[in-house]
Amino acid sequence: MTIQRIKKLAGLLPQNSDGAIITSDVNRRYFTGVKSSAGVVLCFRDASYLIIDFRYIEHARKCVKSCEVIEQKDLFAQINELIKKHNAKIMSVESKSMSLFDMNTYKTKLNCVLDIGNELSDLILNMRAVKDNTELAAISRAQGIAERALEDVMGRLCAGMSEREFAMLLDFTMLKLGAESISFDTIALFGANTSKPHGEPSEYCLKKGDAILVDFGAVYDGYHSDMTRTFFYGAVCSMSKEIYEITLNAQQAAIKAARAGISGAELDSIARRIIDDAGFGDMFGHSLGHGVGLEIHESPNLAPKSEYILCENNVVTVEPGIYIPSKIGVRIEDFVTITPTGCRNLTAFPKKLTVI
Ligand SMILES: [Mn+2]
Repeated sequence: MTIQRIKKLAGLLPQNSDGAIITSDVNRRYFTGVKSSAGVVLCFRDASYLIIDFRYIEHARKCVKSCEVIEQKDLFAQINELIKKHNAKIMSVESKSMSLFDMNTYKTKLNCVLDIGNELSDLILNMRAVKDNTELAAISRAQGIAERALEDVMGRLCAGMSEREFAMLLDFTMLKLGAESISFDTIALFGANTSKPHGEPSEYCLKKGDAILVDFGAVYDGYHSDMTRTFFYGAVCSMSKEIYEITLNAQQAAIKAARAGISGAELDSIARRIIDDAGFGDMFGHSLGHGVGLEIHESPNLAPKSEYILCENNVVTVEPGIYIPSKIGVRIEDFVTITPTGCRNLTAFPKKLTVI
């Protein structure tokens, strides 16, 4: 798959550019399959190279199929040699991830003009927004691990357990079940803490009547999963019940409407209208969802201003929420693969209102 990806990139390079210099960890992994903290991919129209240091060379030589692998000795001299070989005058760099420090260094050391526009980064983001079968399989696998872990940890939940303990157990269980890492710092909140959409787990301990909000994911083979569930412990009040049902309705309506051809803004508005009409519009202060893949947040966005037109094999979260300060927050998040006529839900974990 990495061969097709790099060929596609070579064919789509910005018109005025003779090649791409890829320096971000995530895109290096996307185009070579190698996870590393350093290295440079050079993609010309007719050839591609991975320059990578001693720490990764054995693995790279064995695994990389998309590029010629070169051991790094004197990076800039090696890049200059290849630039000369391919007669490149202008090379594009990743504006999204390259620091100004690195840009200045590359500018000084390389014998070519740097194209620092957004075109290359946009191009790669758009490529990554549409998943191939290998990627979809890894994402499903990550989600499977996350769901089994949540089921396991919910079974061990009890009064007196702290938010931090719950988060730690969930992280540990995902890793034990085969996750490469966790998708992001697990959000596990109880009671009134649930009103902070991205609150941090504290020493607060679970008690009867608390809501439980958990937003988490596993990483498998570089690919992330993302899911949020809200439960109730021992009892649920009528207001919590009401906002749970509104959130669930909004989420289900958006999932039902998700298909190739709809824009990110349209999909966002379908969920937002339901929450607005119920009188909680001001309490849904974030966007409906985001793309998920090698990064937990990537293109496309499902937000009021998103002009992105969804297409087959986009993977996006659908996660409306209602948050009443100091009282309660409810968020329900699944993630789905877009198909020509609808979507396939990657999340199987039940979302009917549950009192544990
Ligand atoms: Mn999310």
